[in-house]
Amino acid sequence: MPTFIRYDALRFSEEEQLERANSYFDLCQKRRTVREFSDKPVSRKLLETLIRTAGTAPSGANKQPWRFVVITDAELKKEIRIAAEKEERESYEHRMPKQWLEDLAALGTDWHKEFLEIAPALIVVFSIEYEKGDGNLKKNYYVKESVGIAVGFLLAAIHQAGLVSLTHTPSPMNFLQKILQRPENERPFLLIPIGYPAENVQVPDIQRKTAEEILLWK
Ligand code: IYR
Repeated sequence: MPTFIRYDALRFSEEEQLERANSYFDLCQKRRTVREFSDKPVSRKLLETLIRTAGTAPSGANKQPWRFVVITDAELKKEIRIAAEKEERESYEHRMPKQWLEDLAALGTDWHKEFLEIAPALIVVFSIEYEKGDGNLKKNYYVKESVGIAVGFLLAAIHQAGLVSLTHTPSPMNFLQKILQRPENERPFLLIPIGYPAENVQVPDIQRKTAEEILLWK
């Protein structure tokens, strides 16, 4: 028999709801992905709270199939930069089709990933594909969806705390499993440099789709 407990959901007047929804929209609308970081450190206490927020996300069968590895060690960041740039160079120079490179042109990215050493912390998010039980393997459910939602919570929390981040996807990413010595049931999902923006940071002049473009009423 499942056990149920009372849940006191938040309640607001319609006026308060609109006010809160608008202010959260304004907050989220101000978020930008940043590729130029300051080396100013971020406290462990703050990083831990941000990760705990990510861990509040819903997940398939409540399996919470995520692991967050936070790297602040300079040597390890360097090792990750070297490995990421090796893959990224290969991707930009040989693997990515012309159309993809054209789509990235507006972002001004290339294979150089200085931010992996400059940012005070790197959060490597792993998805946990299955758990090892007594002798048997128990597969997790909707792992990509679950971890994707957790990362969404994380990015919003980072922004809310006045820090910036980059959702970086060096490809392929299996070098992270090796360097960080994670077991085979953990698969690298995203690499998120986090910190303060560099002074006079710039971001690409790109636009978000409007409500009319993303919303359909039926
Ligand atoms: N992984 C590469 C390329 C890249 C791909 C996409 I899709 C982006 O939105 C941005 C970059 C890189 O990180 O540079």
